[in-house]
Amino acid sequence: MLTIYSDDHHLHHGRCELIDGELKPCFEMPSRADHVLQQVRERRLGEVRGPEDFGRAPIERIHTPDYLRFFEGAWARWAQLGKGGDLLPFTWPARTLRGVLPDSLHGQLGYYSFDGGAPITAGTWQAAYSSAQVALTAQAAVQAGAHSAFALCRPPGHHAASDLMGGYCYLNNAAIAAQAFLDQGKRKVAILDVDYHHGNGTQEIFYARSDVFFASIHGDPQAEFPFFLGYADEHGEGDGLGCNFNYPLPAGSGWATWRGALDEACERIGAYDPEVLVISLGVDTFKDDPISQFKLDSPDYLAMGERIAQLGKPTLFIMEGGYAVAEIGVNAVNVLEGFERARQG
Ligand code: FKS
Ligand code: ZN
Repeated sequence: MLTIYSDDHHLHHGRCELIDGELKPCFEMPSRADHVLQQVRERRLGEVRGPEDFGRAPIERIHTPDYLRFFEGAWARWAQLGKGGDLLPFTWPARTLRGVLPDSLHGQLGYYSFDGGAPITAGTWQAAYSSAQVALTAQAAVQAGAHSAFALCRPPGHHAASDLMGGYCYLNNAAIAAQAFLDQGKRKVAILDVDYHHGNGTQEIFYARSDVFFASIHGDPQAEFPFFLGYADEHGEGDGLGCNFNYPLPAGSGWATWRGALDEACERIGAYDPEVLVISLGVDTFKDDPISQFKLDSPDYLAMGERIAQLGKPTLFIMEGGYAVAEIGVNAVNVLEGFERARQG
């Protein structure tokens, strides 16, 4: 399987996040992607190539122009104010406040984010832009006929909505790639999100559309980030009614439970019968993940890849979360290897 990777992800390294009232080093750190790349190479998954530059147009198909303008320019405005620390929001237009767009940088940052977990640093725009190009380059390979490809994206994307950053995400790589398939002639795309967290951004982007089917298996939002989306009764709206399926699972869920949800999601996807499949591949479902509560073990990821391959669709894998840094590579490449193995029969 072809892997697309860019070193540009090193340009994004947030300093800290607020956990239990304390500032802790960001869990979403550059070494995550380095470990995945190392495993891809060690286990000879296949060729590793850098991204092509498809420009802003495919990103603008998903994110609003005002959001992109704000995100691209935010660091320069922060630096202009003489600041050098990470730019982090702390006030949001929640209920009872007005959704106005203030002039101030911090006001706008609150407007364009939904949590305090997506720091903007000097290199964040470039890293996120390159991450989207990594996704688009892998997408182009599948569009051109490859049975599968792996976009080793960092920063991740599935929490980013059309005009919101949050949860370590800025640009929604999976959504950008899915839209690119449609713009290049595909008529139906399915996205299966196996990250531990609900892909609220991806869901929002395609919620009223029938050309992109979205299924997500994740920690129950009653108890887990992002809390305010990802419930089982969210089935889409308008044209998109019946094209959104969430599988929230309780803390402590292991492979047997998870696998049951995967079977159900795969049956729904099979019935939808997409021309191509996009996997939001998070491996924070791992038993030793420091911020998650599922109990998957490394061999389970081989079985996950095998089950996905049984759908028999051209498949684009897009890296999302996973914070047990040393094991991220093993687990992510297990999914890809399991997929390859089952595909070859
Ligand atoms: C822990 C609080 C954690 C943020 C969690 C963000 C998860 C991000 C992710 C992605 F794939 F996007 F990276 N708050 N006490 O794993 O879903
Ligand atoms: Zn996650």
